[in-house]
Amino acid sequence: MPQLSSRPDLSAAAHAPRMSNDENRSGGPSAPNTSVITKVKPKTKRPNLYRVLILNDDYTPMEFVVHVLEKFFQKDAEAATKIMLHVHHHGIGECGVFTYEIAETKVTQVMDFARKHQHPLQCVMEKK
Ligand code: TYC
Repeated sequence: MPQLSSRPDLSAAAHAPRMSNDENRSGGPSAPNTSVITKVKPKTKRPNLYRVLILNDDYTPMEFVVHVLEKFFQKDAEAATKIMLHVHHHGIGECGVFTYEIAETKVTQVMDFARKHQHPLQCVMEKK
């Protein structure tokens, strides 16, 4: 910071003769100043998360939806039935929350499984 007052600068540096970086006061050679200032930044990043949702329809059997929730989302019978009934009554419901790749895989697995059994069940993902 430059001095703003009119008082004389009494610091040693202000009165020492200027020297280049590879001179020193002993007069001999020295290593050049090659220090690199680094700042270590904590690098933990939270991953983007995605909800996997299933949609209601008029044709997919309730038991099939419960089976899907058990098979692909590790729900027990009670939790699976609760989610299925929520979707049946509200039109949409959450099966789980995952990172992008896992969510994408779940959606594909459910869609392939529903299609294989000729049910119109729809499964989608949505960024949280
Ligand atoms: N509405 C369907 C029926 O009455 C049951 C169902 C529930 C279908 C949830 C899809 O995601 C769904 N058979």
